[in-house]
Amino acid sequence: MEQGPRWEPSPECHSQDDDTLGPALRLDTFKMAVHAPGSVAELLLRRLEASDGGLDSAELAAELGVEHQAVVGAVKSLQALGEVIEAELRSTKRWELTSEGEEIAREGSHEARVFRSIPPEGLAQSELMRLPSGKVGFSKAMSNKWIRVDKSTADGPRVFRVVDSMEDEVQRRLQMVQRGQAEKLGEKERSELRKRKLLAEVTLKTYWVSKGSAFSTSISKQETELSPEMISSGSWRDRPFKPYNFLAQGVLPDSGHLHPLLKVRSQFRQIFLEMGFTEMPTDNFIESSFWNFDALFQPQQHPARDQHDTFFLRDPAEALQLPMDYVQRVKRTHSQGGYGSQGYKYNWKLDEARKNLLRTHTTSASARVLYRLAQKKPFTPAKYFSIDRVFRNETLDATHLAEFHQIEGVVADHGLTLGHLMGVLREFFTKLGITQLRFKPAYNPYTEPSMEVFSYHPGLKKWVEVGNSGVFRPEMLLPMGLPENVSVIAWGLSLERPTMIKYCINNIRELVGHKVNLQMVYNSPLCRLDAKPRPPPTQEAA
Ligand code: FB9
Repeated sequence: MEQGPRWEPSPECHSQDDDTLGPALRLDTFKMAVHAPGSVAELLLRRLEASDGGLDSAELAAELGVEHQAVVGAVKSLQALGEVIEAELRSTKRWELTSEGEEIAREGSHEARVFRSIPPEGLAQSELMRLPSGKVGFSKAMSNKWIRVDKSTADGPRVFRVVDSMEDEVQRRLQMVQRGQAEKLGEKERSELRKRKLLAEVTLKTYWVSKGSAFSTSISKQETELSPEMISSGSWRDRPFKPYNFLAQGVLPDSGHLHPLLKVRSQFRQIFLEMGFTEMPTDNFIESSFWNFDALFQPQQHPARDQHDTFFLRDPAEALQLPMDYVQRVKRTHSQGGYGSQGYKYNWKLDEARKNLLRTHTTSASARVLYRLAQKKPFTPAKYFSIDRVFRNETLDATHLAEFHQIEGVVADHGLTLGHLMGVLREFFTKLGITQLRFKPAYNPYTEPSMEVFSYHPGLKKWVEVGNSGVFRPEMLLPMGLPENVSVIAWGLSLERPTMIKYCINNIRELVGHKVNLQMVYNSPLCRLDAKPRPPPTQEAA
């Protein structure tokens, strides 16, 4: 049985080897960078030597006055050297000024600028509002009772200072944050600055670096290859070798990915083969109305046989080869009855039966196989299954496309009853992990009695229709030439529904068609139908 691909390793296990630069290039630069005197890596090792316990990459960056990313780069290249350092990824929350916060820390708050722009004789409010900080600053300065508006003045409202000087608290607090003293601000001050979008809490991923088991300030490059000349020269004896990382994840070879539908199909195949069923040939999407309908004793005026439900073909419009002796028996059964049946009493037309169409179910394949079985004397019991595409001109919605895959099981044997059908359905669905079944009487033109099959779905907390089934009518089997006491039980379901439920896909267009996100296919886990449904991969996990 073909195995689905292994689960993708989770993202953090990539951290060891994700490199944007590509191994070769990075190796040279880091060899150069690490050994370069005064390089960040060199300075980091010296700081570590001096520190007791360890150091935080962000603080070191601040001390060295370099970008935090430069320290992260040094940490990663030192990690690649083996056990020189230990580096534990931490995420620390810290306060950072927004770009507007930076600007105010530099230029002063809008309200302070407004205050400063008011001369002792006051300033026309209209003019003040034209100032860059006018609008924001005016209302804040007013609420700080630094200024007042005199509406009585002749040429329109005029703004005057109320106090001689003021403290630009906002600027002072933002500068404290810049000096890394955000902690000294009270929660109230901080939230006020945050509300004014001058301050933001950022999560900084930093490394807590500590000495590794092979820590040293002088970094000698650890060999990773044992070369022939090392062995011939014996120089391997005194060269430090990088310890072998047996836990390193192999790089997954680029491989094909089975579409979830094909994974579930292979599970269903496995179940049928385990139950001793043989797969029916279904390599013909185009079928004649005869095998798709007439052979199944479905009358020619049945609604399913019109354009609205079925895709008929213009070219090739008609099926030329039909087993005419058998066709005559089908004609008689439809038009006059026989075998104890009164038939449909209508004028059955061969032209109608010759019409080619896209098969609406794989039961047409079952009819062909049962007819061939009937030709083999003496009759031998048989179990067949099919899983393939069928086409129905139906209204499209979230769970219905114009085509889906039908799964069908057929058992032909002496004296089979509805009880046998219920039994084989229980065995089949149990292998699917579905144990609670209910059978509801139903109607199909080609089976009597017929049953819809329901199962209780714990995840969806409701009874779900999981298929349809029935006992093929004698009017279908006897014209084929099958013996009187042979009966045939059969059932059908779709491949798409279980796949959507298994992979938690709600819209069939996410599963099939041009809108499918290939990532979903790559990430879709191995399918175990009888296992508990798994939550979908989350986007970032992807
Ligand atoms: O698949 C269906 N439901 C289903 C099946 C399995 C499943 O598994 C879960 C993992 C747990 C979940 C759901 N259905 C059949 C039921 C409905 O979805 C139904 O609304 C849609 N049906 C399709 C046809 O729609 C027009 C599913 C399709 C279907 C219906 C009937 C047959 C085949 C496919 C048949 C038959 C038949 C009957 C008698 C003799 C021979 C064949």
